[in-house]
Amino acid sequence: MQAGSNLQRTISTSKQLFDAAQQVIPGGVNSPVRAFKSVGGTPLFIERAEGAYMEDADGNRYIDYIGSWGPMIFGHTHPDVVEAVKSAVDNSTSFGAPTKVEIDVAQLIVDMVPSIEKVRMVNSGTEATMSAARLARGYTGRDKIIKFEGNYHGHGDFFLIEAGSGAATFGEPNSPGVTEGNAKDTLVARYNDVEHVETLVDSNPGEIACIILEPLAGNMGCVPPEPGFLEGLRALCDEHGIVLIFDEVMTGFRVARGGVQERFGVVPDMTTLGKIIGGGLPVGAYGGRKDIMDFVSPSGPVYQAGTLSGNPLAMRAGYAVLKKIADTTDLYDTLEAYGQALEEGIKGNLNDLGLNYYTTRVGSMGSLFFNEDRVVDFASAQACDLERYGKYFHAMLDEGVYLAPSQFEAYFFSTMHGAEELEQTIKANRRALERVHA
Ligand code: HOZ
Repeated sequence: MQAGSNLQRTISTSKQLFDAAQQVIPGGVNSPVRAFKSVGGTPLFIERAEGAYMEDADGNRYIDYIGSWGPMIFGHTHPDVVEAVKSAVDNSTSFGAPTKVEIDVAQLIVDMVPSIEKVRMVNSGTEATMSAARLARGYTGRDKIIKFEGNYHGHGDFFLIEAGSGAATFGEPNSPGVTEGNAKDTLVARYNDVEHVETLVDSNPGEIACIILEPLAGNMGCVPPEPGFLEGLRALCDEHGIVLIFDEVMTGFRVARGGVQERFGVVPDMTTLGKIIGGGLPVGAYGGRKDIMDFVSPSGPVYQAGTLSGNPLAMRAGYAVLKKIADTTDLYDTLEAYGQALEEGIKGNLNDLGLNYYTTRVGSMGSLFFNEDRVVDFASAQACDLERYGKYFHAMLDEGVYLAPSQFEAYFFSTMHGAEELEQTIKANRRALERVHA
């Protein structure tokens, strides 16, 4: 499957499907950012995907830079994953009882993620972060948590305060329906600002259970940690007995085998995972130090459970991906090489066109911010020209490239993105920037 310039494309089937969807699904989508609201236009209904490409219901093809928002590190419909799911399904889709493959997946995670000595599987990143925070509270006997502006940890009540991703996209970082009781235990810090976190810790002595963050933010666009930020948080947590939680749902196995904690050399007490570890099936996980994880039921008092947790299809798909990650020695070099070339190409275009927009990238995720200043926190991300991003997004679709329909999301690519896709993307980027600034 390949994509060419789609300048002449029609999307009449997507339009019909969106009309029908809006009759029976709130906003016509099952996750808000998919509705294209912040970029305008009609969301594309997807029919199929293969390797680096997606095809919509009208037969238009696009180079895919979402990769299901992260999981598709080896591209869509990788034969190992397809085979794993096909062979698992013959043995039933769910048992509600333990299976061997759960141990195999857990072992691969423990082997590869520095902070994880034990891990519990759940069904989504949201469940993972909610469970991790509850565990940190149970373990420390404290109520309050610190999170960061523009970080997104799923839609658990106490995380929907100054949240990124869809909450930021729709200008509602504080959702109605979150009670004051929940909000009062959530303290919000500025990303990349250790001193601000220190102030919050000092003014709530002995009350903070955990500090949770995206150690490389992906939900306000891709915003890397500044030097010293992660180290500063680690030291602060050690000093005050606070559980440090890295939300690596997006970054786990993406920016290195061991995620941000391996790449940046700072090890948290707990880690949340999702996306890649399910190979595109619904999965989340939380893990960490044994003494903390043994506080989870049934070995400890903190309750958490799930009928579909460790689901055999998801575990088989996840195992196929994790095993491939463990066995592919040049995986991160390959992704880095593509990322470097992509970033250079985009920067070259910006330079040629006399534009100073800010770009970020760590491994196979990154952002082009429509902001001439550095983007290091939520305020600088929000200062982007969102209207221009919307125009750029649609111009890229016309050029056959599918990006995230929001400035407050990252791009992701896979090992299936090669020389041809690179060349086409860089050309598309140039033409799209020209159109935005015509
Ligand atoms: N909030 C998700 C990305 N950060 C979007 C997920 C989706 O719409 O599929």
